[in-house]
Amino acid sequence: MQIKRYEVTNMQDAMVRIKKDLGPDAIIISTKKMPGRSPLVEVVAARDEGTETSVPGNTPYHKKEQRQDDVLDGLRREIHELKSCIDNLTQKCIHQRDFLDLRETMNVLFDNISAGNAVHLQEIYTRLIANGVSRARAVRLIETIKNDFPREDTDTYEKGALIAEKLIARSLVSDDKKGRRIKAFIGPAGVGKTTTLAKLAAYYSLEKKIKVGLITTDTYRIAASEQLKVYAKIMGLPLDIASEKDSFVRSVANFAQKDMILVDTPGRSYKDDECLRTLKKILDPSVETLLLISPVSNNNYLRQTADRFSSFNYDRIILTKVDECSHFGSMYDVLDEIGKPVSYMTTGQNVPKDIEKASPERIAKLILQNRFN
Ligand SMILES: Nc1nc2c(ncn2[C@@H]2O[C@H](COP(=O)(O)OP(=O)(O)O)[C@@H](O)[C@H]2O)c(=O)[nH]1
Ligand SMILES: [Mg+2]
Repeated sequence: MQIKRYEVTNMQDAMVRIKKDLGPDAIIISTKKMPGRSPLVEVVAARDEGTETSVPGNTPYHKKEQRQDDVLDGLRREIHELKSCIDNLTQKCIHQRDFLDLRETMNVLFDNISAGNAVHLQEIYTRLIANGVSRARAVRLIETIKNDFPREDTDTYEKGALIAEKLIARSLVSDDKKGRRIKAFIGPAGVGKTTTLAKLAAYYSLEKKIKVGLITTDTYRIAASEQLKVYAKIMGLPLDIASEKDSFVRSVANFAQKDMILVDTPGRSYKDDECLRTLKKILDPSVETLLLISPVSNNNYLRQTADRFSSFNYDRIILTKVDECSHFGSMYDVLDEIGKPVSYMTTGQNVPKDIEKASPERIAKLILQNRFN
C-alpha cells in the first residue's frame, strides 16, 4: 500500500492532488484539521499496490478506456435493476394504497348503513366491531337481524344481541364427526401444542380410562421431547420419539394395543418449509390433524397460519390461550373462512385442568360478549 499525506486548504485541492499522485482508485484514510489557528487540513490518502495507477501517462490509453467502459456497464446494469425495483415498489404501493382507500371507503359506507338503523341495532353493530368483528360481517349480521326476523323479536338490544349470537353460532361448523385413533397436534411454535396434548392425554387416560400412547416427532430442539417426557412420566403413559416416517410407523405399531395415540409435532417456526414437508411425510392421511391457533393473534396471522397448514387438510381446530385474548371477534372471519369445527379451547397453563370442549354456541358467546368466563 502506498500512503501519502497532504496539507491543503480545502478538500477539492486535496482530491485533485490525490488523483494526480495516486490515481482514481486511491482512498482517503483520514482528514484532520491542523492544530492551532492554521487554516490547513491534513489529508492522508492511500492506494493499494495491487491496483494500477491511472495517473495520466502511466496507463495505456486503450486499457483505461476499457476500464471506464466496464465501470459504465456495471453502473448501467445497477441503474436498470434499481429502476425495475422502484417500478415494482411503486406498483405495490399503488395497489396497497388503492386497497387501503377502498377499505376505508367501504368502512365509511358500512358505518353509514348502520347509522340508518334503530339505536339498539347500532349498539350491537358497534359492540361487534369493538370486539374485533370486521365491519362487513357486522353489517351483514345486523341486516339479517333486521330483515329476516319479526320486528317484535328484535326490538331491544337484548333481543337483537341474542339473535346475533344465534346467527354467529349457526354460521360456525359444529364438531359432530367421530374422532380418529391417531391424533396429531400441529401449529406454529409456542401456540401450545405440547401443553394441550398433555391436557388431553390426562383427560382421556385418567378420566375416560382410555389406553393412550404418546409419540413426539419434535426432535429439532434439544429439550423439545423432555417437556413431553416429564408429562408422560407423571401420567404413567408410554412415549416414543419418531422423527421420520419409518420410525413413526414403528411407533404406531408398538402402540397397537392403545385406543388412542396422541402425536406432538415440532415447535419450530413454520416459516420453515422443510420442517413442514418432513412433517407432512410423517403424518399420512389416516392421522387426524388438529390445527392449534390462538385468538390472541391478529386476523392476518391467523389467516396466514391457516394457509400454511392447509396442505394437511386438517380436521379440527383447537383455540389456545383463550384466557389471554381481549378481542374474540377477530377470529370470526378466519374461523368462518376455514370452515372446520373447533373441538377444544385451552384457557390457561395448568395441566390438565385448563381446557374445555368448544361448541359454536360457546364461540358465538365469546365473540359477542368478549370474555371467556
Ligand atoms: N395462558 C396460556 N398459556 C398457555 C396455554 N397453553 C399453553 N400455554 C403456554 O404457552 C407456552 C408454549 O406452550 P407449548 O405447549 O410449549 O407450545 P408448543 O411450542 O406449541 O408446543 C407455554 O409457556 C405454555 O405454558 C393456554 O391455554 N393459556
Ligand atoms: Mg412443543
